[in-house]
Amino acid sequence: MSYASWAPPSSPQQGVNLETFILEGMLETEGATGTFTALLNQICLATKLITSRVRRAGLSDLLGYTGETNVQGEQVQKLDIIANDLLINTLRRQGHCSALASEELAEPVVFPHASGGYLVVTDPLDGSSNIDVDISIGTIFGVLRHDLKTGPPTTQSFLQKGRDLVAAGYVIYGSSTVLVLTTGNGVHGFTWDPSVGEFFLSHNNIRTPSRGNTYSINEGNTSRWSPGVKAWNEYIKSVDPEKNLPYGARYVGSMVADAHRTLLRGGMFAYPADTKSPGGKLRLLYEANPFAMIFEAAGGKATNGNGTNILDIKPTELHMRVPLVLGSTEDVDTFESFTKNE
Ligand code: P6P
Repeated sequence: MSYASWAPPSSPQQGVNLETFILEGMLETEGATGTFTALLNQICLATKLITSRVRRAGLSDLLGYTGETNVQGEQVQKLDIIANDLLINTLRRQGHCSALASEELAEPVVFPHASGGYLVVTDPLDGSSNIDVDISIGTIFGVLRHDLKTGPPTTQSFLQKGRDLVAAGYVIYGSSTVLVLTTGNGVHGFTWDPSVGEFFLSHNNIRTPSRGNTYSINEGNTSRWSPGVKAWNEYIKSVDPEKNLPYGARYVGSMVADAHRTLLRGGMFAYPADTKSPGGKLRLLYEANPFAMIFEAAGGKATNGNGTNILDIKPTELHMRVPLVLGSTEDVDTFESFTKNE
């Protein structure tokens, strides 16, 4: 087969690295200040440092558990702590971030000398139970505003709706390392080039298809689901060629991996409430909200399965959990047609 017809893409944005993309305002960030731009680049620096640890964890005794349990009651992996500390130590500098709330910490870390009115929420290493078996994991982050004239940030300062996020993103440490970022107007992906030590634009203006052909949910929880989720699960596996059913099942058990696939290809991912996790398992501030902002900016959707948009949910506490269904608008609507009135 001849490849004469194929030539390397020559787009004006080819070879644009992440820092340039942000500095040149290609993120279409209204009212972006130098502080905001510098903060995004700081977050990206932290993810570069995390990438370097994740990629060689098996060679530097960074695999396995620390023996401790975090505020979530989960066993802490060594890389959880390393990722958390890298984000704190990076964001502590330059004064752009006033405080950071992390899945790994009971309370936020406040940076008292900061002059930048921004807060960062993060799951430093999501899916970390998969680290030792080399399955994709990721870092999730969101940026909120804080008016320092009202005083230093407190836990209450973080309890803002997802609608108030000014930026959201994640890094997936998969077959390649990809950072996906939005400030609400477009979603863009940047692939890590280890030979250069930079993220380069690889997915310009990601759009989620209005419908996909895969569903992603932990079917091991079937006996714990509500009747509506059970009915949806039977529907999505039924045979109906006219409706392009059944869908294919895909479940990695790492939210960043399942959500990234869904963002690019469509379909849906759900972690609904069940008898074991009556409020859902995933955390609102630093898992559901950043992804909800990303999916909405890419033309997708994220709700709690009962008709409430994730971005409209008012947090009541820092580590609040929510039921979550996200993905293609049509697929999320199909899920909710079975669950909305429960
Ligand atoms: P389960 C990982 O621990 C995580 O928080 C998400 O990344 C993932 O989607 C979910 O939990 C998996 O949970 O109960 O299916 O193992």
